[in-house]
Amino acid sequence: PPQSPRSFNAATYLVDRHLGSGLGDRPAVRHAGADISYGQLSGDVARVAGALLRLGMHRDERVMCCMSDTPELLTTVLGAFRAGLVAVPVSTMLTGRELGSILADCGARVLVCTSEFADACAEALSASPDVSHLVVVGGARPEVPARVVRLAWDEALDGVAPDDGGPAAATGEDTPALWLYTSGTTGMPKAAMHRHANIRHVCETYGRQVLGIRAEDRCLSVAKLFFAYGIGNSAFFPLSAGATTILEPRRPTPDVIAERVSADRPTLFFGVPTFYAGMLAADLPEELMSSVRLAVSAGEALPAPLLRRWRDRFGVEIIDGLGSTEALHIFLSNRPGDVGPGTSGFPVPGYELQIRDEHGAVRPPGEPGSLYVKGESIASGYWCRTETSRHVFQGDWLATGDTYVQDEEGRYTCLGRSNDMLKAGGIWVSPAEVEDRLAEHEDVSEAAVVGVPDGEGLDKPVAYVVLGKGATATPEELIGFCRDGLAHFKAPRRVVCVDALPRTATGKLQRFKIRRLAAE
Ligand code: 3SK
Repeated sequence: PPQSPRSFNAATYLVDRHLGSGLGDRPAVRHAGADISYGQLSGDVARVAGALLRLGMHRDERVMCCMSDTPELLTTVLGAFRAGLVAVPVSTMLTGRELGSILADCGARVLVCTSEFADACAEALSASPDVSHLVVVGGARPEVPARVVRLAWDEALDGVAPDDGGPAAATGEDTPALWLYTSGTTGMPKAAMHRHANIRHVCETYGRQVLGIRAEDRCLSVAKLFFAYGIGNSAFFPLSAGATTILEPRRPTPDVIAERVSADRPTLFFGVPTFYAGMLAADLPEELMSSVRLAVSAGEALPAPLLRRWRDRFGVEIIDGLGSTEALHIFLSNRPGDVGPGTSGFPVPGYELQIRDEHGAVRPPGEPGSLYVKGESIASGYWCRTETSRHVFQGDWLATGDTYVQDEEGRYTCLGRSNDMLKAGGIWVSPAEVEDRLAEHEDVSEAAVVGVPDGEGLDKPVAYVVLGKGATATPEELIGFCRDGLAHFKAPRRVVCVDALPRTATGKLQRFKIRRLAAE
């Protein structure tokens, strides 16, 4: 018979556990040229937990964070876990309007931001009546609605001692811990809800058994903490092993990352294909990555030529893997010393995979189909999206929305998406959302957005647009219009004006024809 969930708290597992095993003085976080030890981190997390409870938060309430990768973001997330609250780190690339719809959707009581995002967060506040406090890290003091109390980070923590919040909340394995917003599988952003136990599962599977992470490791991730990929790389894996996370708050350009690598000498490096291509294009010294024992790629499939060129230039192996926000991290991966260029490798221990046909029958090796995954870190569902949840979370199985094929050796290779969603730089882009924005332009009569491979074989959004009669808008103007109204990464890289879009007799858009057109 099913057992009742055992008690478990992810903050205790990630931080406090190490104090009892003699790692209290070891560096947990490297930031701005200084180390934060596990002992200090434990105290900081306890203080943030106490501060959130002092603001009047109750069990299972959400604290949304729109923050750069800083110790404050880490302690807010871990403090929420410790206090039995739900952490909702969100993308710092979104506009105030986009943040507002997420804020209203998750019903957060407290919003924490770093100063760069204070204005966007203040704008977002008008969309949600549930927020009681905005806490700002840094000097920004944005105008907020009268019903919201604005506090500086130091004010929120003022006078809170590590013991003030009491011991870690008596959470269980099934207690909600982390909501991560994703536009994957279907277009609208929705929160994949993760339990405390999911965090332990990804650490014990991919972290321990694929990365082989140990206390001496130092992790540097190009993907930020608000991504599922980033929070695993920069928080869960290093902290679960008593290792060190290197935090870089700035936008990750090749130069910024090169500076971080040179100064802080990571042993594990986590990137995405677009970034690896960017490093190859930049003028970086060959010996830059000499401290790195293993590099990881995810977000989108890593083309074999890119993998080879990067390995030849920097002398470090990249293991490519497939994960999803719904699965919390990587469940299919190449292995150190056993890389199949252009493939996603083998299932990660702790996960079961199936490739199914359109009727749900499992397909044998050699026959492509839809990829399904089962494992203990799969989200419990999407918050307030019953229909989509039923479609995506099918019993124990998660429908990934990817089309895959397995070879006779058991290796999996990605053949593309089963739906129209596309990824740009490893981040989901909903064609419908970009098309809706283009349709708001007075000169646009119809628009279709598809992913088109660039010179490196990596998909980028390209818009095919039919202009209205006598309209004069230029492609540059339409790209600018999208950048004004949407997060920049969603804007098409190219706009092609055409006389008509290909449609079926019943008017359905034929995206495959547009993709074919784009490839010519
Ligand atoms: O996109 C991926 O491959 C991925 C990997 C790890 C965690 C989350 C995601 C979306």
